[in-house]
Parts: sequence; structure tokens; C-alpha cells
Amino acid sequence: MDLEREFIMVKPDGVQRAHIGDIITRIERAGLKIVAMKILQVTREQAEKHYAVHKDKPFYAGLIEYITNGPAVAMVVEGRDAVKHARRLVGATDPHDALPGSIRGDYGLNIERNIVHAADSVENAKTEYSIYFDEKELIVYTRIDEAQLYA
Ligand code: 3AN
Repeated sequence: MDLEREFIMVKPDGVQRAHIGDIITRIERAGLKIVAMKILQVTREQAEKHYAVHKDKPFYAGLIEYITNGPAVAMVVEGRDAVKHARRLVGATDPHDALPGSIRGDYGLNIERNIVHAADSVENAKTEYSIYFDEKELIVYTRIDEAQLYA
């Protein structure tokens, strides 16, 4: 079976607005397995690595300021097509375009404060989670519902 690992982060506005529990519930409920998770204060160095691709964008400075501005929750989740499913749960980048039922569609109003991040490919997920986790922090286990999820 082709399992993917995806990197998800509840950003500082998601933490401050007390959405951590709801976001974790949505991830678990969809069948994605949490294999690593921590609350952390993102450093400027980590943020610059994470958002290197946006270095030349006009919103870059604000993005770095925002993500380093308070605690965030970083996690690695695993499952079949995990990247596609996590992005579906998260919704479009701009909350104005995100469908109701998605995290950003339900809670977002502002593209610069869009609550949650999910990597857009398996490769980027690995690059991103490696900024925040050592490989040995990823826990290998079987969830009891996998027999149904992957039947
Ligand atoms: P996503 O997080 O949906 O993959 P990216 O990777 O294009 O979106 O953008 C990373 C982050 O940069 C977004 N989550 C958002 O906080 C910020 N961002 C993206 N586009 C804009 C924009 N046009 N104006 C302000 N901030 C933006």
C-alpha cells in the first residue's frame, strides 16, 4: 500500500484562537494517523527555511513575522494519499475561496492569517518536517481502524 507522510502546522493564529483540538479531530476523523506532534515556538531560522520558496514575494516579511509570533503545533501525519487529503481538509490558501467544511473555510477571513499549513507534495512535506523533527521522532504504529480504512 502507498502510504504518504504529510507535514501539517497549526499556525500561531490557530493556536491563539483555540483551534488545535478541532484541527486534530478533523485529521484523525479523516483516517490520517498522527505519527509526530509538538507545540513549539518557530525560530526565525526555521521559518526562513520553511518559506524559502516565498523569499522574493511581497508578503514574505509578514509571513516570517507571523509564523514566529507565537507558539505553533507541528505534526506529521501518515495515510493513503495523505497530502491530497490533508490539503482538502485545510482548504484553499485564501480563506475567501476555501469551501465551508474546510478548516480555512470554516475559520478563516484573512490570507495572511490562514490558521493552518499543509505541505503541497510528499517531497515538500519531508523537507518541511525535517526542519522541525528528527526522523527518530516519527513513531511507527498501526491504528486499529486501518483494517477498515485500507480494506
Ligand atoms: P498554502 O499554505 O495554501 O500551501 P502557499 O504555500 O502558497 O499556500 O503560501 C504559504 C503562506 O503564505 C500561506 N499559508 C499564507 O499565509 C501566505 N500567503 C500566500 N499567498 C499570500 C498572499 N497573496 N498574500 C499574503 N500572504 C500569502
